[in-house]
Amino acid sequence: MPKRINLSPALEEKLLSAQKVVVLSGAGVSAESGISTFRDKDGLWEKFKPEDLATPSAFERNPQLVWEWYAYRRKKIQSVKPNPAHQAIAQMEKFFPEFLLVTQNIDNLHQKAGSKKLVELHGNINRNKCFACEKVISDTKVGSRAVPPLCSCGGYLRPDVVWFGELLHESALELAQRAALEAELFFSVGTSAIVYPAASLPFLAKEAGAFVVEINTEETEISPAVDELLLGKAEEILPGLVEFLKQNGKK
Ligand code: BJW
Ligand code: ZN
Repeated sequence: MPKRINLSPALEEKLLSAQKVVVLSGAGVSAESGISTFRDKDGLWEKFKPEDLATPSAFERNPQLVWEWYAYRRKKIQSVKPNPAHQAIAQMEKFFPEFLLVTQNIDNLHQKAGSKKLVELHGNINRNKCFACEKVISDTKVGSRAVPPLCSCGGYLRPDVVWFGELLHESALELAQRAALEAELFFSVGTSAIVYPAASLPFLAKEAGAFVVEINTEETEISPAVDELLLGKAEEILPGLVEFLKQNGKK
């Protein structure tokens, strides 16, 4: 049975009346599944510097190191399962006529949990892309033994994720921004909200009139600006929200 959570009357009213809902998710949503976050104690950036691994210049400097770091993370990601936070978000899309999950996560766990209405802002680790010709390969099979493996054009393959200093896919960002501008209810879940442009979405939603809710185990950059801060674990709070929707007659 999901844990009962204390919601403000304002949030309860929004949950029952909202037609347009957006969820922005970050690494904290996958923490319970065993995937390290980036900036927490024990997060990935504690052990590795982003500028050594998650930038195009890092890949140019040492493509083997970057490829192997992602190969290690890919293996871990492929071995884990979605948790109750992913499952609750997948259920949420059924309660609202217009719903969009905007994820910064590259781990595919939202899709595994059944989310359909989603946009990936930072790509997906289960795809590769050529560093030279930018051809996308929709799985992780590689026909080359080289490390990194080679594209048919001779360029190096890399994971199809967005590194620091790279532009997000224009269509993905536009979809997310439009949904944030139109949202009546916006959730920011398990993200430190410091990486832009994703971190601008809660502000965009707020300025356009949405009721903004943050779910996080600690306060973040956006906490002072949100309408409601639910401090705690996403995997406990989100199933509680879904339970509230069910109990109150939302389908
Ligand atoms: C829980 C929990 C539980 C834990 N329940 N909660 C100066 C120089 C160069 C660039 C910039 C610059 N200043 C700004 C920029 C732009 C830059 C940026 O924002 N940098 C900031 C760090 C300042 N952004 C970019 O470069 C982006 N591109 C861009 O802007 O293009 C235009 C441009 C180009 C050039 C120059 C300037 C502009 C691209 C950003 C790409 C981000 N990529 C990564 C790596 C993806 C691949 C990979 O995985 O390796 O995306 S970085 C990493 O951070 C990853 C994440 O998606 C992203 C966000 O992290 P997230 O999800 O918030 O995780 P954490 O760990 O930070 O937070 C977890 C949270 O969960 C915590 O708050 C916990 O408390 C919480 N939590 N357990 C609930 N159970
Ligand atoms: Zn190529």
